[in-house]
Amino acid sequence: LMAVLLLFALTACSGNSSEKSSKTASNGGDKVNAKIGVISYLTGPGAAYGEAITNGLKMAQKEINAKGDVKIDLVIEDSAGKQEQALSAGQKLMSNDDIVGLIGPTLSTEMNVVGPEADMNGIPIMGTSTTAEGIPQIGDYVFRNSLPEALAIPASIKKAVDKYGAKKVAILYGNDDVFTKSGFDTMKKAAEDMGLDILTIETFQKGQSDYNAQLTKIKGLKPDLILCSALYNEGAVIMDQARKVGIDVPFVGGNGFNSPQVIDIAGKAADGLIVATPWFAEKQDPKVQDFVKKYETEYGKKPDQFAAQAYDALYIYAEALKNAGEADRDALRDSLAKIKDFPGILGNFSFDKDGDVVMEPTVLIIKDGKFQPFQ
Ligand code: 1QQ
Repeated sequence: LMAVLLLFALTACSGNSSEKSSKTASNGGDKVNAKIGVISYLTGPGAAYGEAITNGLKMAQKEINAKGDVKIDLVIEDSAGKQEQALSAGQKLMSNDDIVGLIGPTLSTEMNVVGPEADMNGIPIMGTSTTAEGIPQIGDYVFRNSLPEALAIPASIKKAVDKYGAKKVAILYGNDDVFTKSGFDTMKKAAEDMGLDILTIETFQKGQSDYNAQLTKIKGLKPDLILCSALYNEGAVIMDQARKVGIDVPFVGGNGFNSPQVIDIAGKAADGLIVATPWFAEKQDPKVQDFVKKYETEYGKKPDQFAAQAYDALYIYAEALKNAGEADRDALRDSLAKIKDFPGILGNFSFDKDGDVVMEPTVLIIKDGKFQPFQ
């Protein structure tokens, strides 16, 4: 029997390998074989985002392939966090007819250029970490499963305001990145909606190393809270320098701060950072604990939000491919749009009519060098 099975498996495999996964059913029975292109921020100052994302994808891939309804191959390209590199990586993947769908890129800044290209080419693309306003609205082929800033930021500001009775805030944001700018817009609007007094709005640029001018000004104005829209690299340095100039008030950050890198870089200075996230590794849910344990065994550290979102994203693709019954770009798009209440480690997942996320965030605070529930 084993020999017959082996022979069958070999025949099925060799039959499929010469076919284009994107345009043919490529079925060996019920099985859908699919190649998925990944555009990820794997080198440069924000590479920990892309590392977590690709780790999460590879873990999901292994499990999905072991189950056997769908077989997924990943073709991974580095975007280095740059628009041009993300676009050329995207174009390379899109021009490969074998590739049925894309995951990534990591940053909203990158998705803003890759998304329209994917939509034009009729290939589904899903961001697992792109949280700026307007991403899924780029087009019918553009999706995301990451918690948008528009949901995360008002939740964390509200909790911080309630807890500390805050009335006066200072805002600091990166003005050369789609995500940090969008996060700022959301922060400003949330602060206005809550009737907070915005004392000052300060800006910085990617890769900046000295924030003393902005921080000294902010310190003099004595805010109750600092709202900061930054990626982890700049964000962690800002917190470190803020504590050094004697600013001890809490910070409220967006999705960019949801990385353990903030604690690695800023150390004790990261204490008092408040964020909202769909992911909490301590959650008492067997699915979550199983994922955390396996991830720790495989990669020697706890998974962060970015690993968790990517892990769920590949499962969502696998479910959509299984429902589509074939590895075809249009069929996959339509099937993705229909995903409803898919049970992931971030909860039951559905897209809204735009391909955006419906999700409840949890608010966390860094205390004693650890993300903890903020009560
Ligand atoms: C975006 C983000 C970043 C924090 C991704 C790593 O949310 O660019 O939209």
